[in-house]
Amino acid sequence: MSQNDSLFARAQRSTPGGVNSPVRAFRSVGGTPRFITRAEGPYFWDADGKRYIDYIGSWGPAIVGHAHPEVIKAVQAAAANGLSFGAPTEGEILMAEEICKLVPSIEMVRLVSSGTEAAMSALRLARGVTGRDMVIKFEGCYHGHADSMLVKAGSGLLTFGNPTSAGVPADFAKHTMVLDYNDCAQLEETFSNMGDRIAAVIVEPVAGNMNLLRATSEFLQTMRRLCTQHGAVLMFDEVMSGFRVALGGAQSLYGIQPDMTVLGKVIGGGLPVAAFGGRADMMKHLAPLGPVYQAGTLSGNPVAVAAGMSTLKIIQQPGFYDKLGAQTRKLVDGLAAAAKDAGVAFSSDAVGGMFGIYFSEQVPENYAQIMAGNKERFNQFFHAMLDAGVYLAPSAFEAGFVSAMHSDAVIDETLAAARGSFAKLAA
Ligand code: KE4
Repeated sequence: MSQNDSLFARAQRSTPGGVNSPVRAFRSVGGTPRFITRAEGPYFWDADGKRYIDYIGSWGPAIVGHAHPEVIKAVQAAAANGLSFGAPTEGEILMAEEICKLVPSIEMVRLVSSGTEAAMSALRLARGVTGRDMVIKFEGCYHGHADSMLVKAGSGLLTFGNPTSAGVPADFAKHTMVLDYNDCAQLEETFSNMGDRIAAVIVEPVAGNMNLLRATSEFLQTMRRLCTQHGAVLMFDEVMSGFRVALGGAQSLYGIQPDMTVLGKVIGGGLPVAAFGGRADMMKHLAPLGPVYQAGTLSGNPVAVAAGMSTLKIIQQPGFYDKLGAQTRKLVDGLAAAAKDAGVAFSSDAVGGMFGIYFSEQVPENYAQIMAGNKERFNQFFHAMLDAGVYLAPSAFEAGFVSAMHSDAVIDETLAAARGSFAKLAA
C-alpha cells in the first residue's frame, strides 16, 4: 500500500471524505488523492516521494511558483512579529492601496479570509445598497459556498433558483436567479421582466469553475448596460481571474468597469487573503460606517498579507504576464498538437496564466458545450498524466494554472508526458 493510500484511509476516519475541500478527493476522476509533503517552484512531491509538475498551483495562488524565496522570507519576517492582533496594521493599508492601484474600478476595499466570504459579503452589501433582494448568477459559475450561491437553474420562465446542496432552505435560494453564461437575450428578457428588483449580477468574467470559459465581450457589455440602466450592481467575481489572466484582471482585458469586484487566491500568495471592493459610495455602506454588517477575526491577517504583498510585488515585475501568457500558450498549443498527432478529439484554450483542456473538437463557448465533452477521456488522460508525473486539476470541470516557474524545460517535459498519454488514449 502506498503512503497516499494509507494516509487517505486514515484521513477518512477523522475528516469527511478524507479532505477539507471536496475537489481534493479525486471523486470526479477516481483513484487515490496524492498527499503533498512539499512544493517548490513548479513542482510538488507526494507522500511516496514522487515529484509532479503542478498545474493547479493551489487553484491559482501559486502564480510566482511554490515556496518562492522572497515570499517565504516575507512570511517568516511577519510571523516573527506575531501572528494575529485583532487590531489594524499598516500592512493592511499597504495591501488596500496596492489593490486600489492595480484594479482602478476599486476605490475602497475590505479584506477577508476566503473567496466565499468575499463574495457573500459583497452580495450582502449590494442588497444593502440597493434595498433589493434578487441576485443573478450564471450556471457553471462558482462564487463560494454561501447558501444563496449554492443554487442551480430553476424550472419555469423566471428560472428562480433551487438549492444545489442539502441544508439550503428553498427560501434562501429563491432570491437567486440562474441564467445561461454568454446568453445575452436571456439577460435582456430577465431585466425587462424585473430589472427594478435586481440587486446585483455576479459573474466570473473569465470562468474557471466549469473548466475555462471566456465571456463574450457582448455578454459583459450587455450586463454592464443593463445594470447601469436598472440600478443593479455589476459584480465581477475575479477570485480566480484576478491577477491571473492579467495584472488588472479580466476587467482590464475586456475594458469593462464593474461596480464591485471580488478577489482572492493570488492576493494571498497561498495564505488566506481575499477581498471585495469597488465604488466608494457603495463601500461606505459597510460597518462601522454604514448599516451593512460584515466582520472577521483574521481579516487582514498580518502574516497572510505579507505573503500577498510579496506576491503582488513579484507579479508587477516588467514582462511577468507576457512571459506567463507565452508559457501557458506554449502548453496549450503543444497539447493540441500532441492530441492531433495521436488522432484524439481535443481542444484547448488559455487566458493569461490559466488554461482549459477539452476532449471535444472545438473550444466550448457555453456551459452546454462544456458538459458535452468526453469526461471519460479526460479521466483517462488525467491518470495517464498523473502516472507520468504531471498533476492536472482532478476534474474535467476545472481550469488549470501555470506559474512563473513553469520554464520551457518544464513545459517540454509536460508535452512529452502528454504525447505518451494521448498515445495510450488512442490505443
Ligand atoms: P474560496 O472560498 O474557496 O477561497 O473561494 C471561493 C471561490 C469564489 N469565486 C471563484 C471564482 C472561485 O474560483 C472560488 C474557489 N475556486 C475553487 C476552484 N474551483 C477552489 C477550490 C476548492 O473548492 O477547493
